[in-house]
Amino acid sequence: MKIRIAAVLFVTGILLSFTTSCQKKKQSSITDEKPISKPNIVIIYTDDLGYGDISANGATEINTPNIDLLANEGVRFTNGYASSATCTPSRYALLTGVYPWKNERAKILPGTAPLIIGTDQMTIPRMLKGAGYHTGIVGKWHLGLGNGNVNWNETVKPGPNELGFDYSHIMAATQDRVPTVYIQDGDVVGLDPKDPIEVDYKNNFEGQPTGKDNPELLEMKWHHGHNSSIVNGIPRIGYMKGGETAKWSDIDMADHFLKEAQNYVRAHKEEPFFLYYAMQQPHVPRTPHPRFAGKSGMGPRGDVILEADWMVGEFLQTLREEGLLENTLIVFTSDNGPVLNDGYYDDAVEKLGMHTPAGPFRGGKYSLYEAGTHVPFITYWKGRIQPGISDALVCQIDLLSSIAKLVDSDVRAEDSKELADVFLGQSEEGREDLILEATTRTAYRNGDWVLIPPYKGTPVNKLVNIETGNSKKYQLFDLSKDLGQETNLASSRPDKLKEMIEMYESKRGDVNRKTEQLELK
Ligand code: NG6
Ligand code: CA
Repeated sequence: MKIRIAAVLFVTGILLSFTTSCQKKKQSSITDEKPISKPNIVIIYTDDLGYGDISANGATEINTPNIDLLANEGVRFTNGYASSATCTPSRYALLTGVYPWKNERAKILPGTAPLIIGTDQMTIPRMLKGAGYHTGIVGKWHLGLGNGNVNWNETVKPGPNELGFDYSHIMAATQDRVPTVYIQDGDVVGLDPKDPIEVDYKNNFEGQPTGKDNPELLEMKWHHGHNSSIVNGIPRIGYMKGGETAKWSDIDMADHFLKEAQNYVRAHKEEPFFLYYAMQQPHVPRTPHPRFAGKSGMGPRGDVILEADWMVGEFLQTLREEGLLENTLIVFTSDNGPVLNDGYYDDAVEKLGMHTPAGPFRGGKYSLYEAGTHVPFITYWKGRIQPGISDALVCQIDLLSSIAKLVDSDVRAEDSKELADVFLGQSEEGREDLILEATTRTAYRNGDWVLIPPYKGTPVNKLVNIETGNSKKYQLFDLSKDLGQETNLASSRPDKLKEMIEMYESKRGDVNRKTEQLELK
């Protein structure tokens, strides 16, 4: 008996000392590492930047050294996606972790649209606020503001500040849409109360010139759309009156947002912060600052890509100077794929030369083909992320749950997969599948396979000269052999087609099958 007790005590002793030594080891390895709790989080979100628009992804005609630094010293994703091929739905999914096709209001919005995210909905900033973060947005919003009848001369809400952002300095929609003013925490910046702003998307205000009627006033010509109010010689979408002192300067917009982003970082460096830095480039109208104009040899589209890259470099420099680079996770990506002529004559087509904005992919902005959503995607965290290239399937919609995991928050969103290890480059196990959206249509990727269900409508959007992905027949592609989606395998692989349709419909419903049956009758 005594011997047995002694033996038990002996074994327990060994176990105890083993456990303590393990704990010690664990503790010491934690203290050896850089602090991992509460890193600052920055999402740099470009607008209409294509997979092939950065040299890190193989562009040879344009050089983006600062974005490349993030890519070369971070993880460069070769299968990173936006949720949609247009702006509003991608931004909706990014911030909420919910598929945009579940919200019928998540479509390209006019500048007067009401806020499309519920003020009780979970968002990245709300989740991070709950985890002790200060949260800010600088740049493009385009998710609607107010409740449907905004008075721009009073504090505009609900908006970002009602969704979890402690600070916001935004443009309401896009630079080609009115109102062409910055809005800080709900208030139009620089507004003279004696010159109130009025905005209307249907009717012009009496006596106001328009792009349509006053071509003599234009410094940039419109190609399609964009023929309403003229601001700074550029015709816009929508009508606006008043607010002269508040109107932005287009050529200074990039510098303006950079300064805001830098100031935000400096103001909040003592606490964990989240900054959503939503750059406006290379969306139309492309108005590079004079120090970038003509520098790319590709016209304004190339010039504003150089400008955006420079902004990234300056922003990184601020983090470096403030000693924050080693405690900040940066995600760099784009809201949708590239477009050349998006409504203005600006030489984007004429001066393109050998540049391929979509990289190896077919389609572009608005398209269900890969280039619509398959975008640049980089994660960077100095000293924490080992440089590498990841082929894992990831989507911006996954950032909410993944960032939550990273900061020890229990929040998860319904369509947002927790892929923190993948984003940190420690695992290649990304998503199994993903539903992609383009102008309310959806497609399905599973592994290397892509299914595009049949859709009515024109196969080519002639205004922007981009293939839409519409076809009367199912399209099936194997990206492992055919990145350019040239060979439709729907007829030669009926087994795979059936399997893909079943999986797609189980997640999306049979919306497309009904369409197809109508079409094929
Ligand atoms: C389209 C505009 C386009 C662009 C787009 C939104 C016309 C003819 N075209 O309606 O120029 O503004 O909306 O782009 O008006 S996005 O990147 O914000 O989704
Ligand atoms: Ca966009």
